[in-house]
Amino acid sequence: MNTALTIAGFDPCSGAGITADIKTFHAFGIYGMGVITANTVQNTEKVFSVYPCEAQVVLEQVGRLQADIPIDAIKIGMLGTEEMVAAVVKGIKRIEQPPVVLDPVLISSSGHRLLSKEGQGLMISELFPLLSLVTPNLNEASVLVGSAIKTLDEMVTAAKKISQMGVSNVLIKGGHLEGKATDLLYSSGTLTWYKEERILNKDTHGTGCTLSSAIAAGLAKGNPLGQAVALGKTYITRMIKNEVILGKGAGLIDHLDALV
Ligand code: PXL
Repeated sequence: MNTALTIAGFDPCSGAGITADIKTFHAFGIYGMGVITANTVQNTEKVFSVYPCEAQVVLEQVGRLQADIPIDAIKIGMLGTEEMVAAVVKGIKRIEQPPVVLDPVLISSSGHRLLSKEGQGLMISELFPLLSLVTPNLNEASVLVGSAIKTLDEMVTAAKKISQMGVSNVLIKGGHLEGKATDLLYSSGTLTWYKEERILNKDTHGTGCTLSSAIAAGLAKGNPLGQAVALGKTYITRMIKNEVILGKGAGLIDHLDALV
């Protein structure tokens, strides 16, 4: 059986974070494992507070897992602190070359910082070079390149700039632009657009986490990157369409609603 490991924060609603990732791996028929970087207090309305886990525990957990179980792909989500970025870099360097997908979680939709400024610097300098793919949304891509992204052309420029920071494959999620839900993959110099109809509902809590996990699951199965992104995009679109009416805020999606 193929396996995937998520290294991410915990969201008690389980729409985002590590439990969402593991549900997604399961939906793709992948055995999911998890290492928790931070505990959050949140519901579908907002993030109230964040409690970082011990970086040393994360390093030990990754080490003990990789010594025991083959890991076919890694998804990295919320890291929180500079110490956590350093521990994850050290931990994954010990694992023999599985594909690594990073969802660069910087700020929650409700405006809570989920990675410190120092952590962001270390993420770019030390973690980016180890990645197979980074998947910023428009807001995260804007923070990374230092200017607002409002058009498809600006998505192209940003993807190239992020790639120059040391990661060869960049997926910018354009879901917050008007028109079709359009994502851009910039991979080794080639641009590929992924377009899906825009679904007008508010049930998008955790869609970023879920898409990056779905892509990691596709890579764990041996799909080439472009195909793994296409499968992930189809999966997440179906999840948003089949919304779960739970919670008073950005509602949840049912990760196991349509087993892939
Ligand atoms: O969607 C970003 C994200 C990722 N991981 C955790 C989160 C959030 C946003 O709130 O809480 C644990």
